Amino acid sequence: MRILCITAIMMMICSLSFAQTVLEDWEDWATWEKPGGVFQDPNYSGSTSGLDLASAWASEETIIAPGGSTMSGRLDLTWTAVSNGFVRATCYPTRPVFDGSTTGYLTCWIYAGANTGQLTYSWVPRDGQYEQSEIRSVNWSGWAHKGIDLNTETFTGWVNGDGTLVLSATNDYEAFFVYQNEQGAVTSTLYFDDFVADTSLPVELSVFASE
Ligand SMILES: [Ca+2]
Ligand SMILES: [Ca+2]
Repeated sequence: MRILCITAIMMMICSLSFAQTVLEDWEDWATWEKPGGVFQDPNYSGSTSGLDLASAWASEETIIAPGGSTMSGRLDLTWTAVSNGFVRATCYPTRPVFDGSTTGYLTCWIYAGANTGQLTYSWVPRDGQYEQSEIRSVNWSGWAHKGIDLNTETFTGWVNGDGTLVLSATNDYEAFFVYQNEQGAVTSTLYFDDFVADTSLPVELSVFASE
């Protein structure tokens, strides 16, 4: 009986872990930042504005999210003006696919580093159309586990979007949008880790102190 119980518990744990779809863990430089990979250079998109060409993604091995990963993605954004910069950190043309009908949440560890106090950001999943989430402030420091509920989020259509995200087995992910608000010509640094389609929002939403 004890062995049966242990087996049942192990199966439950396995089924739970498989319900989560990893969209990007930033562990392998070769697959997440190059043409045909996942996240493109921040200047790749023609929609991006107000950034110095030195702005780029980098592989980060020191500041990594809690939970045992070995690398995160560091996004260095050098603004060229005082405000109104915009970054479409896009997955174009290869967007990670997730089953929004069985997951329903997007979660990501995001570390607020240098000069991020005046930034805002949003999440952009797709149902074939580009649907942008509410815009939120980067009002923490250090690591925070952030997420949105795709069933209750208020979306705004971007490009061909209609403001409604239809959840299905073929949802995919377009980009993180980052906005600069009255910050000056500085370099802002954000770090991302363990971006997943999940079955729940993070239990732990508290802010972790910087290193
Ligand atoms: Ca990682
Ligand atoms: Ca739609």
